[in-house]
Amino acid sequence: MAITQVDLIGAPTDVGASIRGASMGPEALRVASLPLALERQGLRVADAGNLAGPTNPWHPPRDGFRHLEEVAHWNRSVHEAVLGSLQAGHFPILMGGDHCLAIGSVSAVAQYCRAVGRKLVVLWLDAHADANTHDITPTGNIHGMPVACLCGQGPDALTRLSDTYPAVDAKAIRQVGIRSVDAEEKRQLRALGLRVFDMRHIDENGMRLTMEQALAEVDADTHLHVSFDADFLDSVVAPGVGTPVLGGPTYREAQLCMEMIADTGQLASLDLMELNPACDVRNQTAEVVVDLVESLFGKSTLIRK
Ligand code: 6HN
Ligand code: MN
Ligand code: MN
Ligand code: MN
Repeated sequence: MAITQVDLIGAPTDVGASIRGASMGPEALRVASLPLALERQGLRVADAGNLAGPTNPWHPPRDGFRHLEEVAHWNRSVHEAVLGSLQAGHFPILMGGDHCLAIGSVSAVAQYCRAVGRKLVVLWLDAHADANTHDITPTGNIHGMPVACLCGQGPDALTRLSDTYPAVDAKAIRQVGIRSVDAEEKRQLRALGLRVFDMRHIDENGMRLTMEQALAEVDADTHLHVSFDADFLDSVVAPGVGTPVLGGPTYREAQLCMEMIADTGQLASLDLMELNPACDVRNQTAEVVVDLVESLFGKSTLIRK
């Protein structure tokens, strides 16, 4: 797909998490030269700056949600910004921010796909399944709930951001890299019918076969959206996240994953979420993410034709 312009959309908030610092994610990506890396891949880049929204009130959860009002506010802004970029014919990159903001971005992408009649495939790259609801969440943190909300399980303020309910068909979502799922959340995953390629699957089948399976239904008519949570990566490679989990994809496995996505030629929107500079060492996690993004847009070490 010929990309005309990449729009960088910063969403500097951590209202969906209980570890502070993901609000600094957009700036960390800029400092790690994300715009330059994209330009190196031949893309025109427009940095739209950061969205504005409520500050983090740092309240305990209420009725199973922490900061529901603030999370809803930020997601309305993200939804609008991502939809606007797509309608302009551009490629939106959402720079988070914690992963609760994917409710706004993915619901916008789904709405756009319905309007233009394209098939949607969402790749959710994450250590976590993010499929909790208010009655089963162990934390009340809404960054643990975006997948459930997108599939219609959640409060109206988060499930009805777009013109359709549920915002996304669960069958459009494939999760890769999952290795930390709460007990009740497992049941929820099965109930939603999500396709989960967890770490056990990757261990047993390798990243290559896993990605072939995850991308099997991507065709020339597909809008491929990647929601990348930096904790997808093994925490040895990517310590700069609020909820690190050992045992994730290595640097090489992650590169292969990105390259195979690039090979489809169908990537059309992207979330870069959960970078937490307060947990990082000299911005190394942002640098790894930027390096991987370059591969996502076609940089390859491949020598054979
Ligand atoms: N993430 N399952 C845990 C919770 O609090 O619900 C962790 C969520 C982590 C969210 O991936 O950004
Ligand atoms: Mn234009
Ligand atoms: Mn996540
Ligand atoms: Mn995660």
